[in-house]
Amino acid sequence: MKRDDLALLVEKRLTTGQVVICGEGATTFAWQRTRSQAPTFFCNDPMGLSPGLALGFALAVPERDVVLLTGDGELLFNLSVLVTIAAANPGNLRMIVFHNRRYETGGGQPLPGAQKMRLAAIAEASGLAGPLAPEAGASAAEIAASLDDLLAGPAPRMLVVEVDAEPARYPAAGAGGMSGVEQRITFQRQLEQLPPSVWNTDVS
Ligand SMILES: Cc1ncc(C[n+]2csc(CCOP(=O)(O)OP(=O)(O)O)c2C)c(N)n1
Repeated sequence: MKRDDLALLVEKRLTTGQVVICGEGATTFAWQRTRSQAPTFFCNDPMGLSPGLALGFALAVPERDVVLLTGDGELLFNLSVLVTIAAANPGNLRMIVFHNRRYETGGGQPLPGAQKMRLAAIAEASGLAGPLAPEAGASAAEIAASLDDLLAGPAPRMLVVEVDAEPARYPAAGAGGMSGVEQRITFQRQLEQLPPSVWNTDVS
């Protein structure tokens, strides 16, 4: 599956109120191309931060569903975060890993152990229940079914989807063409415009 097609499958399934934390690199470009209206925080340097950021957001705003989109290289930079997520057990965090087995944005270098490692097994051994990992070569319908399963099922949970290696995209500007400060403010404004969550309770 092409990464853009996976991003579109995700975009079609998000409902109002869900918040996206997007890892850097090609995942960012694919998510931008969907033109999703979901409040999205695009992570920037260094690699490896997006899962921790998603965890922090999920814990800080428990009334919102959080969906992390990240690349396999970024996750590999910070595998220990999986143990932390499993321990914190946020019931509102779901993770989707774009698994192309290489650092596409950095020039297409293969990940260490690219063909041997099994991210879903690592997630499970970290304490995350029932990671989903459709076979390489799974059809779009099978991947869509796994996405439905992820989004409707219990959390925290991870879905690892094999995506094709493609030429790297190097846009002239960073995330959304915005600086880090603009990006943070935009995300904040998007959150403020969301309707109240059905689970929102007054904790004051
Ligand atoms: C610590 C650090 N090293 C290198 C980079 C440059 N860089 C940005 S994205 C990227 C590759 C990301 O790989 P992956 O998460 O697998 O995403 P892909 O581009 O393959 O979709 C690299 C090397 C960085 N941002 N931070």
